[in-house]
Amino acid sequence: MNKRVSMLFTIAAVSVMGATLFGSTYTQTQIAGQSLDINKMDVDVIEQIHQMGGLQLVMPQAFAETDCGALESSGRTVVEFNLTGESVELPIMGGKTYNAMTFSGQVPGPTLRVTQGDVVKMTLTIPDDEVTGHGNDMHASQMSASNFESVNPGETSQYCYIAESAGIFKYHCSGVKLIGMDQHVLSGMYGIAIVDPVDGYKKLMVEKTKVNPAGKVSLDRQFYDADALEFQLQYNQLYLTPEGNYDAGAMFQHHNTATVVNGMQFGYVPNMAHNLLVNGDTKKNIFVAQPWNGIEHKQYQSQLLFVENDQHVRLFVENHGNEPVFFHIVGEILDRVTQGNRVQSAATETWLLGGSQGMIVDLVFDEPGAYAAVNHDYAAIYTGAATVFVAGDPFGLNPVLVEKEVIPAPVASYAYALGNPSDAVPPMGANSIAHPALNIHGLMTDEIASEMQASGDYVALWEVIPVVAEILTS
Ligand SMILES: [Cu+2]
Repeated sequence: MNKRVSMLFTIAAVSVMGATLFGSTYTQTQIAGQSLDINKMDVDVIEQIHQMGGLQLVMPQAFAETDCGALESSGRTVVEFNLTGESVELPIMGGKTYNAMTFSGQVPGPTLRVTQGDVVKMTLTIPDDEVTGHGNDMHASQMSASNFESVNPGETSQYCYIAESAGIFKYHCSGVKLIGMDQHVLSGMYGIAIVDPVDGYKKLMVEKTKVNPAGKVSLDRQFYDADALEFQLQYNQLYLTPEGNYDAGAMFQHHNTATVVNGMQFGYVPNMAHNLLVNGDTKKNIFVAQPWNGIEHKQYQSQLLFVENDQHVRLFVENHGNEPVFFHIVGEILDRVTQGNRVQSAATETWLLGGSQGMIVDLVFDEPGAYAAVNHDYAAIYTGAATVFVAGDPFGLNPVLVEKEVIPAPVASYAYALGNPSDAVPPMGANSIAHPALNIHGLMTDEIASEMQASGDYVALWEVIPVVAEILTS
């Protein structure tokens, strides 16, 4: 194990310290000169909103045309985006479950990918047996909030809009006329829309230096084609009671129970296959926090994100949560940060995302190694916001894998042997490099995981790992 890897694998060693961070508290704040007990605020405020009949927004029709008929015949490409609103029970770290609210049975909801200028036809269906109504607010749209109104169980609602601005945009449940929006979003009803620029992504420039024989150092700009290997990382928090229900009191005090990336704490760290490959034993963890280790976890088993060295990688990052994300990749520099369709920074160490803010990070992993993408808030790292990328072949596994015939020839990333986790990979766009393989991973119901397996398009790691382990140990 090289120095960088061993250093990384000690980062989570202090993760248990995270629990002590929840001890601090504040009990009151000042609003308009009046003392307010924040501990009572959630109950009172929500009850008052209920009695008022909800925070229904009353706005004049001063916004964009949302008539699907007119937009569908406008000559633009129409992309249908169909979601259902479903309350389901999903696992959390530590062997428990929580009462999740989801779009289409998964957290985050499905990613919509369109091209700037396309018409999005958004349809939300709430099944008959769903316990509550839901709404949908897409930040990629520009129209009256009245379009996001609640859809009752057994009903379907629809709106259309033109995705005029390129970038990454959040979508989320708007609750029942905004009542309970916090509960619905923080219980899992969020996702992203990626709106690709109509003229495509730009090629990436990475600034390096070189030295000539006379010892003079000069700039050596490296250019990479616009096509990139892409991932999506969505940050949020969970605020839960011990029984796994939403805890509004904890939310008002910003006392989160967990920090999640794509719905899970530590969802992208090593698993038993990586233990075997690196340590020769499925039970010898190579990372201290491996809460989703073991094939019995099936689609929830943790998985690493594999990339090649010297490859253009594009990350779509969104902060759905109540707390800031200080996005940083340990051991790397963010070569380019784009928000909307405008470059905000280049060669930067960390980029700050406030609530409901997204960005596109372009970068190249320079040398073989393991690199943890974190929210560089220690409370967030230790409660789940550590996502490990593995670039190239840092463990020197190619000779073993070839000799044992797991792979026919040396590979540029371990994705060729194990695939990349399906939930971290967005749908393909015009400038996407296809992943070698995708494995079934994510905070989704067993029904969805079964459908993915039946499709034959995905690798079921819980079946593949025992086979690989058998080959490696024979
Ligand atoms: Cu909802």
